[in-house]
Amino acid sequence: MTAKAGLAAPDPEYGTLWAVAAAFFDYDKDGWLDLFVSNDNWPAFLFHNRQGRRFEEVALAAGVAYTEMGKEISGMGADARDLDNDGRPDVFQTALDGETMPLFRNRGAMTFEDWTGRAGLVAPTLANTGWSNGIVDFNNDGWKSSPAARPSAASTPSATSTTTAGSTPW
Ligand SMILES: [Ca+2]
Ligand SMILES: [Ca+2]
Ligand SMILES: [Ca+2]
Repeated sequence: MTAKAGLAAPDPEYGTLWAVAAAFFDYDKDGWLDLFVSNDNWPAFLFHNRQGRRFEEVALAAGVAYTEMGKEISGMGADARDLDNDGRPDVFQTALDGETMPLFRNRGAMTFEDWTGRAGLVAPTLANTGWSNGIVDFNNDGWKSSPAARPSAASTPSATSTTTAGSTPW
């Protein structure tokens, strides 16, 4: 099934990669689940589901391949859910320290914009390494947060809140 869907062959430009995390979500709301893939030290991939026939890699055109600084990250985790409650699922990735953990806001028309800076996430994520993450509304207030697991066993889990309950979500 993987090969039939067009996901097995090495990328013609990038070759074989170390994909670390993935998240299925319907970013263009066409009823077909698409696939975001976070790669280690390489641009992220976004596979657009072409109505169940095959997947097409569209990360660069969609604006999720690189950070707004034009850098790839060592992607360690990824989740895709609607963080600002506008009805469109967004993407949040974790990365190694020295890199930001990009938050890509889905602005519709099959494109995203990097909201890491506007969400106040540059400083708190630059200094930390995050592995697995998930976007969950822990306290049932209608706003989701994205805690990330940290690699050191001595560390306590970090809770990087990407939403607030105010009138301006980020
Ligand atoms: Ca879709
Ligand atoms: Ca959203
Ligand atoms: Ca909440």
